[in-house]
Amino acid sequence: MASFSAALVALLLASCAVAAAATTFDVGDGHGWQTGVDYTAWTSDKTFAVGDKLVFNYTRKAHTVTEVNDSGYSACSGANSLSNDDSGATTVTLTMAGVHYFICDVTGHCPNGMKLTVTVTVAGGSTTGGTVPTGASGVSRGPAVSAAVAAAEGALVALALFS
Ligand SMILES: [Cu+2]
Repeated sequence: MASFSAALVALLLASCAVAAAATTFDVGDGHGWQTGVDYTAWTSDKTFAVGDKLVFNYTRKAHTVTEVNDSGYSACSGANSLSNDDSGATTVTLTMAGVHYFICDVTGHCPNGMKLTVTVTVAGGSTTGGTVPTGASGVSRGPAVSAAVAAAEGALVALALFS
């Protein structure tokens, strides 16, 4: 039983460490949030963890930061948005693990590059382990991520039972 408790403590410590080391990302770096920027390239050398922040810089009202689900992302449609802002400086705190989708909902902008996919991991490196925040909702997950999250939640239940 001791090993189960030790594992649980390790998981808790890992989540604290991640929270303490939260990173703030300026989306697009010097380019900001605008058309003609390859945001897939921008994310390609970065990892995102729960607690990190995304800062979108753009001209107020000229663009939007609209969080959508995967189908909204594919269709470049903000019709069923999860959140929306056009203030010019939008900060999004990544509170949930999984895949997050952002588009600009101004006509023509999303097809011209204003679409961003961010895969948020839990314990700094993997979606298949670590703790999962309770009460996660509002963001749809792909099937693979859902399975991983379910597995992680199952592991936590097992730990709780055997502690
Ligand atoms: Cu735009």
